[in-house]
Amino acid sequence: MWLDWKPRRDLPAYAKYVVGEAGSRRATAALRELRTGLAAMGGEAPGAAPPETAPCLRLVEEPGEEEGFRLRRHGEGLILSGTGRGLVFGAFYLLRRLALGEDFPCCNSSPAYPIRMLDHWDNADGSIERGYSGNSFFFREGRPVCTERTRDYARLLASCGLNGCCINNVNVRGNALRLLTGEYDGELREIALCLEEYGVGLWLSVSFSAPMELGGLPTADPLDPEVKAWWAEAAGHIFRSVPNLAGFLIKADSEGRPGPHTYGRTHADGANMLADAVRPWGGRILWRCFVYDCTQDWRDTETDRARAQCDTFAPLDGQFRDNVCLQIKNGPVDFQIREPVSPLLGRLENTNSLLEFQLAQEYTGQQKHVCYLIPMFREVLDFRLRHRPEKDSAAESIQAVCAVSNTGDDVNWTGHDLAAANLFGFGLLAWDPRSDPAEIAREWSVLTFGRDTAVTETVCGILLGSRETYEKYTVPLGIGWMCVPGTHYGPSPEGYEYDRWGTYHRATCREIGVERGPGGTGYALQYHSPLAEMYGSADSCPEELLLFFHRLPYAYRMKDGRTLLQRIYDDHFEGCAEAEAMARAWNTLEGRVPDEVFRRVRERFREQVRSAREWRDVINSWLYRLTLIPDERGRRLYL
Ligand code: GCV
Repeated sequence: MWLDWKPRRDLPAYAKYVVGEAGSRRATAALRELRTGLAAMGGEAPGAAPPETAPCLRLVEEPGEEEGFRLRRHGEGLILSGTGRGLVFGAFYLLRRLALGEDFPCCNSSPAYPIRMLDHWDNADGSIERGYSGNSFFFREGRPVCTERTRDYARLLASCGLNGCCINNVNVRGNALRLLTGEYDGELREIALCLEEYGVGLWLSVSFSAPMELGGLPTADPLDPEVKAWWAEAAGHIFRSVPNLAGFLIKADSEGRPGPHTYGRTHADGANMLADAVRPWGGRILWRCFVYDCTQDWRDTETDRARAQCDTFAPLDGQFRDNVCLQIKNGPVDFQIREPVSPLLGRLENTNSLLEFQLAQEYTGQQKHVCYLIPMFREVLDFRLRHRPEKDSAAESIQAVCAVSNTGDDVNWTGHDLAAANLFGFGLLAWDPRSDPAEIAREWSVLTFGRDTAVTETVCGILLGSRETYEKYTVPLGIGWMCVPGTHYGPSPEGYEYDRWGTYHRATCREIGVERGPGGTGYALQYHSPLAEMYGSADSCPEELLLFFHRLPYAYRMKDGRTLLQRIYDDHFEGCAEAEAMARAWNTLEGRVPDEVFRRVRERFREQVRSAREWRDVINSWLYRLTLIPDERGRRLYL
């Protein structure tokens, strides 16, 4: 990963000595990272005792910020922070700047959000739900495990500014249900301490019906006194036994998971009951809003899954405890390649919210296709929700941020070597949502592959165009959901069309798309003005989301004069050609990046190109058969 620091001939003189008081475990970790990092870059380990006049690098813990740090130059270089945690972040930041060839960046830096975390969908048996990079390194054969990789993982997170992780799947199954029983306290404590050294807090997903599953109670009703007492006791036990536990993450009333609706209670009732149980320990509750009807009848055209989260949670604004944070996916449906920003983010004036992204590329190529997601994340963070006159961007409306992790026990951590840029980029954006995705790509490439300009340019070229390329050859214009049901990989245009999941495009031989304007399901009206009007009309709707919001005839004229259908055909041809060009660009790097990386990525590109052609041909021929309208440019459309 990017922590493989490369030798640098012109390392500044101050880097020869590193001085610091190892006040805490974290300060010690910061010192160790600096020493090993500088040794790798400079070729020899820095000394700890500089001669009197020699410049040095000094780490100082002095009262101040909790996680932020200051870099100062007064002859010597200073990294200052109020805590060891800040020193860890500062040490990694300086190492990154040095690895980029810089000298000493004097700066003040502090994170935008107090919670910046990764969610793992790791199961206790070691498998990972939607995992595309091997098995879990947190669980093996039913038990949590702490290994050398746990420590490296903590280093990775801290090195890009992240400070938390939830180690188990929100779908809490099997032995993961038993994490609260005390049976695994030893292992959990070990993991927690290992993460803590690098300032990374531990979170656990818990099951809402744990009082029944574990406690043998007849109910999990959040207002039942016995249920409350059970949770208070369970929280007390786990918080006492596992230091550095930050709180619980809960998926309730979602995709078959138990939740407060079973008892006629609201999500506020459920979340607040848990919030009260963890409050004595300073704990927090992250409560997911991914709630919708997953037993829909495709003939029902009234129910619109996109509406569900706002309909459920907006009326509850202001009813949640201050240690509850509502966790909201970036779009209203489910991590598609293009979705509008969730309107719920603009409907919570008096409730803490956390924006959830997905690094695991469930619908965006599953870490077999290169799809650099950071420009999309930045777009979401920049999106103005218009719920107040200023400071109304998503980034300014949330209190925390998380992403579903793309890591596993594969040798390269992320399956596709280039997918590591997503993990790195998410960390940087979580620290500073104004970070530039192009600059992040450059930084990641230089840290990972060194300062070879040809490599940096090629890698950045590939990364920066990859999202649009993927979108074009799969599901352009916000259509979404034409993937194979279950696996979510590869094309199946009608795979979800007559299913129960509420994910329909409703294509006929005449029209395609779901009408979500005022004359349709009214989803567009969940946005504040002027967004509601903009999305509500096909004329003003941004074209990239046209078929998310509107049902239109194939002959509909796009702004450039092409018909809607022709635009879809063209996008598939173009996207596929772009994927082929990316693969060719990668091939020019043979001999310039490590051989094994070159070969691994070349293999991934082979699969990406194969799959892109399949997407192009399956979608285009399906539309051709449906409409009998040929490509205006006479290309072959049918398989
Ligand atoms: C963890 C999607 C995925 C599920 C996932 C769910 C969620 O539906 O396909 O695998 O479950 O989202 O975010 O809870």
